Amino acid sequence: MKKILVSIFTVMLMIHAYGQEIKLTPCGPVPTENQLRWQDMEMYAFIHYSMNTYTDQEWGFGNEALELFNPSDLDCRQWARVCKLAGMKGIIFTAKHHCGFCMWPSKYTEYSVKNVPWKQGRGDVVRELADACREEGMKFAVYLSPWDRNHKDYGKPEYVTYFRNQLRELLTQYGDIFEVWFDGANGGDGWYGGANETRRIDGKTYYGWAETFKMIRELQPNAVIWNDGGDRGDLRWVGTEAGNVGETNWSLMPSKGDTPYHMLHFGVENGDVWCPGETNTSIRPGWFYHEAENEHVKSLSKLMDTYYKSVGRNSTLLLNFPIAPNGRIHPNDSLRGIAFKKMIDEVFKTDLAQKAEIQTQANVTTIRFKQPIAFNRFVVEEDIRYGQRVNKFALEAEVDGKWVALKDELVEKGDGLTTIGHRRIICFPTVKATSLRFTILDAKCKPIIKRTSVYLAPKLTADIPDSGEKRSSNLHYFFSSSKQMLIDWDTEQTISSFRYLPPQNTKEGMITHYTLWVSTDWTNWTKLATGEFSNIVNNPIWQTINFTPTKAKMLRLDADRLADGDRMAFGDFEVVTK
Ligand code: FUL
Repeated sequence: MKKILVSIFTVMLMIHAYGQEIKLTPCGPVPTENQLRWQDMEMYAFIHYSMNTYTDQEWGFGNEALELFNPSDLDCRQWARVCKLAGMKGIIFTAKHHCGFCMWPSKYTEYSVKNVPWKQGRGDVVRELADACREEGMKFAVYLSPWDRNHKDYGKPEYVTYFRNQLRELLTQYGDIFEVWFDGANGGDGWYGGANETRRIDGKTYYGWAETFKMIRELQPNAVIWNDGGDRGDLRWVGTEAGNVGETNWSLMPSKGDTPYHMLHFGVENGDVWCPGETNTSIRPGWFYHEAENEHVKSLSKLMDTYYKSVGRNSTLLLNFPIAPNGRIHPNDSLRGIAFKKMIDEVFKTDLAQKAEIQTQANVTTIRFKQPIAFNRFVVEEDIRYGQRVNKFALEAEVDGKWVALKDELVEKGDGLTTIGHRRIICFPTVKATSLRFTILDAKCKPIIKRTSVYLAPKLTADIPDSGEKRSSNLHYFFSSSKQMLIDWDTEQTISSFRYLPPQNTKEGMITHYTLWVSTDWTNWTKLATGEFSNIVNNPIWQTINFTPTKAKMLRLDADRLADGDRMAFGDFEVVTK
């Protein structure tokens, strides 16, 4: 009986891939359930917020005055909503950064929110954020810095007990934690309870990671561990904070030994453990908020480049949003994050392969379109449950009866068509072709491909006007799509009219019909006005929409109809605030 069951099971595990029946046995190391669940999250946010926010630093020394922590308008719901609208599936929060200041009232230290002016010491940022994430349907996770420049025992065995006690608080008091993040920056000078000295530790041995990992597995069995120190965690750093992983990216690593940059960045083809890369980067130059960086929030094209070089290269994207001193995500970051998600949706809206004829023979898949069509993105995925298999592939398009090779335009050397994994996105200049051919040239075992898709991404910088700031009215705006503009004031305003100056020398992009919406929380939108700009084409003068004075933090203008073209345009605009 047992034998029969086993063979039925084996038959069920056969699938038809590339025209051949193949048995689904693992090919080398495979991901755990936790790693699979994590990889499917694709994008999640980092939030950096600590004493540094009030001292304009990236790393605190450990003696920053507790009085500094007194945000006027701390709103974790705003963080969660903005991150969700930016396409993030969860948030990893700096519960403790290197300065040692705890964003929750830990019972093991006085250096925490329990001794600050904010909420008279009765606040708990970790709790507020964990709750906000849950309410928004997002996952929550913690960053706990092993290096602690405040603690007097840092460097001694006592500190490791302190560190584990803190971790236990975080893992037991705040519900499910999807990831535990241990930064690798370690040892050096610090305040250390007043000693003001330099302390060096051996990151591989000092923390006793094996025991800490055991505790995490017990307390949060579904969490993945990111560890840049000694023992291998479930995930790896990709060797840079610039926002890219190698175009060749194996989710494998050697279980032991050092991991130099090239291993972190490209993975190791014959590694003996599954250890996928997580690409971490900030939406601004720094991890913490600095007013001087307000105009240096990454552009939409930079963020898309980051997306292609992370999610599009078999990695996840951990994108950081810093919190401003008032306790909120700055409008420049929120609007850019939201525009980023809208752009991803726009690029991947229509899979052109859906209406094509797809044929697979041996290791060659041909996608034939009904007529020549334009495209510039190819998406391919392996079923990584059975391991990462494909080493090298080719892409060709049939243009005017001739096959031309396509190369990944985001790599400098070669054609860049190496490794697939969870998802690989290849970007190339737009071609107009009748067919696309995808050929697997080299694989460790029989390839198991679960998706091949084709897209036409709209042109970016030329078509989408940039964001900006109207200093006089403290207004930040962003064109979040071709027919929508978002305005964020961050603080509540009473607004009474919107004024629009159409483009002066062309009908293209001129708005003839509009709807205006207001919100105070990014989630609930109230319609303010809808209508027509009469005679705007013949007489393109300022148009004014008056309405009953209304409270708003955000305003959205939908261009319902344009006189010509398919992207809205402005000569200028204004919002009259009371
Ligand atoms: C680094 C830290 O030193 C930075 O401050 C930041 O937290 C970043 C995510 O990791 O190594």
